[in-house]
Amino acid sequence: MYTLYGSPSTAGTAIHWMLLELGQPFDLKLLDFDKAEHKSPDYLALNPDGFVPTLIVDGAPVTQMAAIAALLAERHPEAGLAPPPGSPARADYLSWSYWLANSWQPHFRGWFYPDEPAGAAAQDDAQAVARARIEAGLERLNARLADRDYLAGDSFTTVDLLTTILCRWTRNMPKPATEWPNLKRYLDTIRQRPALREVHVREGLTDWING
Ligand SMILES: N[C@@H](CCC(=O)N[C@@H](CS)C(=O)NCC(=O)O)C(=O)O
Repeated sequence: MYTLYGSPSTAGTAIHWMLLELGQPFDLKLLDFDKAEHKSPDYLALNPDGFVPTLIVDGAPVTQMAAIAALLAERHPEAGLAPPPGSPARADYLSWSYWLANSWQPHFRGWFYPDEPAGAAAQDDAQAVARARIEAGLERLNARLADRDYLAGDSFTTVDLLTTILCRWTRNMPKPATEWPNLKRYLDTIRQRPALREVHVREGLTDWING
């Protein structure tokens, strides 16, 4: 059985959702950020960054949201949440996976933790840069979705799961993802997925899921 360390409405939500998509049993340990439980020595031994999520797989910790999602897809191929190696959609799947994790997701840390890049005095500038880069990413996703329903191949995969979670994080930004028409159509479809609706209930999240 898996053990997931997470916290509501965070990157942990992506893996919580993924486990529900897979129908796998898991033990959920929600960390209280206000009590800095994610910076405790015991948790830092699992995740040296002190971030969520961490998934315990066969007794060993696995970190990084995108890596955990890809690993779970690989361990449960019957769910079809990743194109198999050698399949036509595999290259797109890998490119979008790495783009999301390496190129786009870091700007969300710039938005939500704006003192990190250059200290508190520079946080307004850091947030302005993060906003511009997040919006450039939304533009790119919107263009990709002009004539397709999913980012890689013709079915829902972990890149759609990660994209949805990151788009959710824009909901209180000046220009949220749903203002891009192709993205809105895509998100409206994905927001009907029972497992995404269930994770909102389980984490007590009431906004965004209904548009
Ligand atoms: N690259 C990491 C980033 C994870 C991350 O930034 N998690 C945030 C919550 S969404 C966190 O743990 N924040 C607590 C902190 O920075 O102290 C991943 O993908 O797992």
